Amino acid sequence: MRYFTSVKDLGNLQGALKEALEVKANKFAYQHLGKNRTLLMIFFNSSLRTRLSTQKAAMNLGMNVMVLDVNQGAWKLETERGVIMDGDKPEHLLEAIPVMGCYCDIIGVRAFATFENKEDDYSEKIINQFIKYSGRPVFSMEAATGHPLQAFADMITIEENKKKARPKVVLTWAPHPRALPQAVPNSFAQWAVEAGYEVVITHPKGYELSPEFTKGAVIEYDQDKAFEGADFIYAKNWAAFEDANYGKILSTDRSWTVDERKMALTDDAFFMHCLPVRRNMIVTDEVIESEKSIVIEEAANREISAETVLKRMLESL
Ligand code: AN0
Ligand code: CP
Repeated sequence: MRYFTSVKDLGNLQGALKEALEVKANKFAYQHLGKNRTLLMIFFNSSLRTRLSTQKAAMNLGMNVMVLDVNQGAWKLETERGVIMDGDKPEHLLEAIPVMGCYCDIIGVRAFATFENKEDDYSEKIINQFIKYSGRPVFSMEAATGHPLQAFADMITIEENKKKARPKVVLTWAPHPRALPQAVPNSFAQWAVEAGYEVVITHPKGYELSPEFTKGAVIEYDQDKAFEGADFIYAKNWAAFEDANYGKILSTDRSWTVDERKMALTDDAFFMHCLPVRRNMIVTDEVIESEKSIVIEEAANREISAETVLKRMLESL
């Protein structure tokens, strides 16, 4: 596997989930693959889980790891071609990318949607330039429209906890004070449909996601109705996708916060969130601390999704 930005890059999802469980059972069995290989992780945005779990996964595989925080200590990067660079950005991405490629074997990139231009975000302008100009295999550590390592970990977590062959999985929008990307809900919806689950998405009107990612899921505007009979509740905030309001906050209605009353409508559902999570905005203390909350397990599986992806990339070097 040379690139990993979408569920499609895995080929068969069931096969990849099986492989991930094998990796989990024997995390240090593939150390020979990473010997004398270097991973470079490039962050345009903050991270706790992605940074640590991906580094740990690479170390499990015997790799060396370098981390660059573009906004801390590196030259500020110009990303637009044709700009007269007389401002505050001394370096262009078009030199920086091939230079970074010289020092490593695999590149991971985190570059969130900026919400400045929907077309740039949804054409994945930044990560696609790494794919084009780095000369290296590239994987997403959350790009503008997707967070595939998170969705992969989420599917592993559901497979490990599900009690029915085809669980009802509900993605619910929840309020948040800042505008957040659609990457996590896009990927979660797409991967959950691909995994064959019954997928229901609930959100206030105006928060419709791109049908490119939600195809095969049912949209239910009544959150209580969506929760009925659910086996998994996956909470997440996102900003509006529709053209007129792209990147805007349309609601901070705390009646959408996931609480014990709503969880009682489900079929004893597990609670999931990718983290970081704002308590008592997205979910109450009681729900996230409950026995049905599997958010830590979910975060732990980020090591496994990253290791499975890196293993496949190392195998194809
Ligand atoms: C980011 C987001 O919503 O995409 C990262 C989540 C993994 N969250 C925040 O910026 C708070
Ligand atoms: N879930 C996730 O990607 O977390 P970080 O933003 O901390 O990496």
